[in-house]
Amino acid sequence: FPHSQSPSIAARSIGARVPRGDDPRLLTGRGQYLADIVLPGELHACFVRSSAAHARITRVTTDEARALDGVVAVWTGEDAAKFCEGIVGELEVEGCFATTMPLLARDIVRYVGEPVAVVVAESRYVAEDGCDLVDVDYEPLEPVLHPRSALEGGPSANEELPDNVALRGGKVLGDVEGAFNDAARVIEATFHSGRLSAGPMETRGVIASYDWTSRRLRLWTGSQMPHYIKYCLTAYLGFPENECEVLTPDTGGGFGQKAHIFPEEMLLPLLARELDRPVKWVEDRRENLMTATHAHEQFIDIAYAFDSDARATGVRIRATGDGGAYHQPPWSMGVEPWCTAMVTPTGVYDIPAADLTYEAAATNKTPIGAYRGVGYMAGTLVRECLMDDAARAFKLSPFDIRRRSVVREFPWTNPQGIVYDEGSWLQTIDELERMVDYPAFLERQAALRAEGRFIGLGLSVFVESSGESTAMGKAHDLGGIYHDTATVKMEPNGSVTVTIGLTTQGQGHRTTMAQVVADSLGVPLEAITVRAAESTTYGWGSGTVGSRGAVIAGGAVLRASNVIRTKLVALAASMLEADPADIDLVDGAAVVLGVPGSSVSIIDLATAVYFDQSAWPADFDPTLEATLAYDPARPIFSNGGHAMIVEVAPETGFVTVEKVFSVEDCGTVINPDIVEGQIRGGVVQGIGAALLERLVYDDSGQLVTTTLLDYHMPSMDFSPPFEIHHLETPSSHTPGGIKGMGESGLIAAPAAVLNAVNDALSHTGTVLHDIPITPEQVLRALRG
Ligand code: MCN
Ligand code: SMO
Repeated sequence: FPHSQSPSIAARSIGARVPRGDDPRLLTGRGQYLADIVLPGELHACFVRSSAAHARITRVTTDEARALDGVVAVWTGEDAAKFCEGIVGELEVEGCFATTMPLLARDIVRYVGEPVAVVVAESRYVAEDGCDLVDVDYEPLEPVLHPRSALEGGPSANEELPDNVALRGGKVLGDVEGAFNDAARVIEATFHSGRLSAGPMETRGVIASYDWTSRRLRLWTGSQMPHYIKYCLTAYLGFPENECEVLTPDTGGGFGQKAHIFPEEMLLPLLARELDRPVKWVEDRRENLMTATHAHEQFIDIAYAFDSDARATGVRIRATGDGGAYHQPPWSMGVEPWCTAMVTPTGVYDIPAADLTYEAAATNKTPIGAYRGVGYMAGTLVRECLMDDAARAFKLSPFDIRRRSVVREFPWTNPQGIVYDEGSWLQTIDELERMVDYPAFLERQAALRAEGRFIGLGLSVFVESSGESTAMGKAHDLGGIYHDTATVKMEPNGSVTVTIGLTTQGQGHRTTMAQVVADSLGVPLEAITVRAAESTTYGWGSGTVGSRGAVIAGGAVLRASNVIRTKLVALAASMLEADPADIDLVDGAAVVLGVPGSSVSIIDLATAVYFDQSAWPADFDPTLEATLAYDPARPIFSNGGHAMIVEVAPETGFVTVEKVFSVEDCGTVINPDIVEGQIRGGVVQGIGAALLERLVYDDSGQLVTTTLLDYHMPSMDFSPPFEIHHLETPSSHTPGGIKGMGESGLIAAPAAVLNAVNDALSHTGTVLHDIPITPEQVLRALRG
């Protein structure tokens, strides 16, 4: 079937709570993560990193390090620059200015942790000792640390960017001025969303191995975008594309942080080639918190105009990103504010007029990159918290204020002209109200308040662009082409190997993609093996980002398996003397509909394709392997929401999440257990963002949160009980009606937490607008 058509799949395996096939292997320690891979003769790399936020490098002394027994090489910025000037980064949107990130800093360092030199040695111990012996002299320059003052001029954080402007743009759509002039009420606020680390359990790492006899480069990395990495290796460094292979071993989480090209990934192949030995680097936790992309930090001004019926009529937003020192390709310093301003301000609300401004400033901090819910998390925070501010102003419940403005009829076109084909936006609000039993909550809240206990309810609803595609990018004026291939191959005994262009970091794609194929080919799950882009030698993938796996890989897998299906059906029709239109593949057999007993097993069919020419229909091609791509023709949006109940401790200011209620609508659900796991994980990350996590820089630009003692990530002790409800509004145009959801938990959770805390504190008259909500903030509010 062509791209745009959606085949109907008779749901059998799809929708079932199939246990994740990877789990026994991973949970019994049989996984092979990057650090588990040991190559014969491998060397170990370790990085000397800048101790200054902004400084001129006056001298790098490497003699002592080079002389250390076991050290094989020491490279500085000059050595790296012989091969590559740096990685050029920008966002493909209007108003973005590019930067070049050197592989190792030369002349100037621009953030604490920036790589300055690399030491390669026979062991990691020696490499670390070698790093201690490298002496770097710095002449301090003034660090630029606040994005909004950086944009007003003054010292520059990165000389490539005049006035520190990395990105500046926006749009005015509809009669914004009219909406604000005629407003019965304007609700406005300024929010700060703190600097976060995606903090994957497994840190980054790279192994490079080069064979000069064949010019063959093999690079292991836990990347979410191995095909993009391969492209960069050939484009920047000239490794021959056909001899370049990027391999992704088991990966312990990525969450967007591993969806970039990093200098370390470019340096190790050069080192392996020049030293003629494999080279390995495994990042430690301190390096990860300090130098792997940071995320989500923004200052945002937002205002809504409301008419006298409390309907939102216009929105103004100015989102300012604290970009760090360089664009980290492909996502850049600007991806957060751009996405917040251009994609999130209307949400589920029918707001006809919008004034959207985005800007990103260069600062002397770690580069900003993608982290689950890019731009969406902060955008949903400001939109949904402002809705609750409005609810208090209009004395309406959080459910009622949202119902005044929610879009009720589809297709709906937003102010940017983007069409939303379908959604359960109103039902989500209604369902959450029912789940929390709002009247009962209000009674309990009043009763507890009388005892001096403060509980609050917070609501947050969202739309999520999912299934990142070329069409989705275009709809939002973002360049870029996104498509993936899948290969489906059936063996002579009827078992199936599926190769997708996506890598997997813990989402469970091997299970869900097997479910998709099981239904299409009528074979049992046990007969299906899924390879998730373990090597770039197979297929093409644009990356496991933008909640696109289920839609894009699912679509490609369905298209490819449909080729195999058509062939099996043709053969079965010939063998059973039936019309192909009457054949179905189900429970391991091809059956003739309406003729009981007339069937042939899939195993016999597959065997006949390979070995029994006499069974073939005329002009039969015995290939049981197909590779097809998928890229949806139109944008796809999923939706949902969370309601949370929190309790604020008046003595300590500490916030506890009592319960989370979630509604998710990602169209056809392939595997409810996996989708619920994604929601739980994402929401707990959102609780971390709202209450605990904050990367802190001091006034000299030193990062002071460089261990997990200082940077507090939530673990099981912060995981509250969940009640999850699924709504299913299938997409009208994706294969199977599938929509994505992998980021939704984190997108909407922080807003729900902040709203719940503000509800708990409503008697104090204080309204908080910054996350994380620290105990100090809460105590200050409680003490007036
Ligand atoms: N799914 C499903 N039915 C649907 C939609 C999704 O069963 N209708 C399943 C999918 O098959 C997949 C999972 O849910 O197993 C998430 O699917 P999807 O929403 O398509 O997201 P992606 O597969 O593209 O995964 C990427 C997404 C992103 S962008 C981030 S960031 C994130 C996330 O996934 N990083 C993660 N979840 C993560 N989960 C883990 N464990 N580790 C990460 O690094
Ligand atoms: S931040 Mo997810 O990798 O789009």
